[in-house]
Amino acid sequence: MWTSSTNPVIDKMTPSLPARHGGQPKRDQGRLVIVSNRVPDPAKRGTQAGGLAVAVADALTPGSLWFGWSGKTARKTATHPQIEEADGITYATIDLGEQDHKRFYVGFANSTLWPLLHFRLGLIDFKREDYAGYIRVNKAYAAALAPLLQPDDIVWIHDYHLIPLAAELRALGVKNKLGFFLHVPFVPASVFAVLPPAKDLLRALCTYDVVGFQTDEHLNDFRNAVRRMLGAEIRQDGFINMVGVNCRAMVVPIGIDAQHFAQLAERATRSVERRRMETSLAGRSLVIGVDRLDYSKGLPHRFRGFAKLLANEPELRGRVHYLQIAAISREEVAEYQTLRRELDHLAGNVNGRFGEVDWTPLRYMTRAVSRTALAGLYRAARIGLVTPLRDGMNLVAKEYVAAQDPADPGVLVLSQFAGAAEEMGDAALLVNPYDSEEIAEAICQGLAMGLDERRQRFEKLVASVFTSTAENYCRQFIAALTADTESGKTIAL
Ligand code: ADQ
Repeated sequence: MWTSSTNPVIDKMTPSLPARHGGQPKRDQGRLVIVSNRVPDPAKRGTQAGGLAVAVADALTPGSLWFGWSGKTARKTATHPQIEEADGITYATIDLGEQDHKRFYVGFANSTLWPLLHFRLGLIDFKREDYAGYIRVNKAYAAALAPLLQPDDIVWIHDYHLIPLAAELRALGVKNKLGFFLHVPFVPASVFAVLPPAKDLLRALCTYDVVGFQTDEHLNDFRNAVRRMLGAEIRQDGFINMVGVNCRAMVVPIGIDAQHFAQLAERATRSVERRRMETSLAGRSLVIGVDRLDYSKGLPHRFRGFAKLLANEPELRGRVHYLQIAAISREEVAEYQTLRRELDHLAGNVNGRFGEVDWTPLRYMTRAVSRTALAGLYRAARIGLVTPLRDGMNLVAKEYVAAQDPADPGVLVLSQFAGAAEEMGDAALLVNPYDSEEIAEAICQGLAMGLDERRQRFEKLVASVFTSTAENYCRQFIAALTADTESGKTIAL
């Protein structure tokens, strides 16, 4: 039986969290260099919404280097990084030129690759000049990073913004081990082929020594794409059999520091926010959703699902609150502005239609909230509503489970299209997030579920969340990257 004091939890956002010691390379393996598009401001770690920063924080130890974009724009992209140190970790960041930011970040990364990798072909806005900007920025990152590298460093590159970075580093003569992890889904070959430079990006992925995916489904889709589009074979040991390539593709599911998060949730029961929430709930049940405000998260479908619940089950009116926390994200991209307007409208409709003088059914906030407050709110919620239309993993599902009171746990309603469904699908209430009726039925089932069934489901869920942790994620990836294989090969792009 799991107790909350043995639960692990993630805190991607707690700045004072001591570095944990499980994921980092051994002393004789050289420095760990993390590269991600966005490097968290060391002073603000603990306040930003987003999945990557917390998980890799686990692997960073004194001596590590974290390289990437500062989050600031300037007239031109910087050629030399700004160096800052905090807790023995070196942060090397470059500012992006305004044009590069527009082409690379807003354009190719977030208006082409993001919708493509979330199966939203209708939202793709491909422009050759955006792709040229994407390559240009990857070259600039390589040029700024290469002089910082020491011969034994192992370099772990993150996410879809930086697919060509290994090829650019190799072109500069870098021989270090280079690994890549894709946080978002990989799509079937027939979908990936929609992208005009699809083959170039597939070859660029094969330049890495290790390419990691969240789930078996993403890995299989990648392997099929490599077979069909590049004509390569996949060996039994996971390596891609292609001339000049020494790439191992594998599944490394990301997780959270569940122990820490559970402790946070337990402490949060005494917090001011938790007391305010309990007073305002006045004995009603809480349904919670926590997401970046992103069209991949299925928020309009979820709002409609809640409206269907209230329409179909009149006896629940006045007895349940739905709190949606949706931190604003990527405001520069037009689709995100449209989504925000749609959600404002839908929330207004639900509350206008069903609200009472003393009951607001849907509470909707677009701010980021602190990790402690979040943990306490998860624990107070009878239902965790996690219904993305597509998601690489979805850490909110894991955080919700880790935060529960083992004696009286809530119920996870989970999209079958979240990567997390591969590990948690047998104990969560799985839904098709496109079907608002199904969402309504699952909430209803969860609210009515007895303690025994909630406990049985929780025990399975919490076991998976405590097994597939951030520490194991880092350890597994770094072990694969430091395995004794030849490195530094180049392939013709
Ligand atoms: P994201 O799309 O950002 O991550 P997710 O995995 O859910 O999605 O991580 C979001 C993180 O931000 C969670 O830790 C959550 O608690 C936090 N967060 C979200 N909204 C917040 C708010 N309003 N206030 C405070 N914190 C908030 C990408 C991929 C995912 C993948 C992760 C990690 O899209 O599929 O799981 O990377 O690999």
